[in-house]
Amino acid sequence: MMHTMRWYGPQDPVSLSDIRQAGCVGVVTALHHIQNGETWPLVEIQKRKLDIESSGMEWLVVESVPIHEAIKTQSKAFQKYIENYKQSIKNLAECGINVITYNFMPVLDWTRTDLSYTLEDGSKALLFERSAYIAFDLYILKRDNAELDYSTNEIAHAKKRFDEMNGEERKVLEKNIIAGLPGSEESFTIEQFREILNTYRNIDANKLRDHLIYFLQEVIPVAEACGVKMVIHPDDPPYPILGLPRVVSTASDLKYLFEKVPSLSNGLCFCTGSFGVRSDNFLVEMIFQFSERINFLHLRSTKRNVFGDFYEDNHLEGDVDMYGVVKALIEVMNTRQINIPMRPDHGHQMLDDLKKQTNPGYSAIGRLKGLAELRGLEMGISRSLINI
Ligand code: DNO
Repeated sequence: MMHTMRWYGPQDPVSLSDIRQAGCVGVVTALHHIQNGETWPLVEIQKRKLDIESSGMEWLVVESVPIHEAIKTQSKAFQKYIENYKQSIKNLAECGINVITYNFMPVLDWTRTDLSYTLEDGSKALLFERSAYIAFDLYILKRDNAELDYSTNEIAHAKKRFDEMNGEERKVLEKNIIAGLPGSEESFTIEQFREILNTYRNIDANKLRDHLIYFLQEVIPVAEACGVKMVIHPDDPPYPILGLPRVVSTASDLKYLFEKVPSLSNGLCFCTGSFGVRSDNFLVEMIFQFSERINFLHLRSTKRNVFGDFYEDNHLEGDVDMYGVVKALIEVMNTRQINIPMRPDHGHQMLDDLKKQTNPGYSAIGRLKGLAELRGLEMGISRSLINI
């Protein structure tokens, strides 16, 4: 695999030099300062690329060129945003950057309820706690008919959870869910959030899926013509939330997308942490099923419980069989004769980073630990396969 880390650009407290010292050959980044929907200008791409190259690494993957909400809802000037997107693909290709990540989650990108959940060893992890999430939906957002989405038991737990929170805790929960986690290109106040939820009143999963297919039918021929792989990131968590549909959560969702738009430029960012939250996603099988489509990897593991909560575990622990996953990926890379870029996705806030201001999930030391473990696992498996 090609080892990389995500870098949020010059503002990132983790520097290019830190990333290089962690053992990376490249970074994954985006022009976060360009407004969502605008075309990425050639000069800006070139400038960022030079910054990265001057640190001795390469810009291997774009994460992400975000999809404007108008494209997801097919409203207002959506066709113009699609044209802008095509131009961004062409501009990136012209600079030699040919893997582009995106997601098609309505309104929100990834979602957690707690960004500093303390683990037994004192490090901090990201957590999605179902009761807290339901408490937000019912008692903070007060979404119409939200109670229809939950069982009586779940509502009782959420009510208890909410009653036990103080004002500050309620504010933090609200912020965690709607103010935008690192990499989400959108941020909302509760009033804006209520308004934007309304734009999905008439959009169910089928409609959203149609809009995604339409988008792909438009942009994939452009990507293919300029040698770019578009890689879709799965929904995180991989199911509908807050009444919003989600259509990239399971193997059958993926199968549909690839059948409808068969070009190999229609690819996948295989995120073990997102898919792994569902016990009915069998990751190793999915790797073989979509082996030709996987052009970028997010490797991390989550640990779920029976209540629907999950937290981000150590990279080699939790519910993801990381040994099986890496072994399958090595076989796929050998068959395809390629080296796929990977990044250790997220990491615990630990050691010295506990005293620092960090981007949740993206502190240096936790990711360094994850990367080191994954590199060791990869080398062990590769060497043992060669020796057979
Ligand atoms: C979270 C990330 C996501 C991802 C986007 C891809 O840490 O995995 O924000 O970058 O969903 O578009």
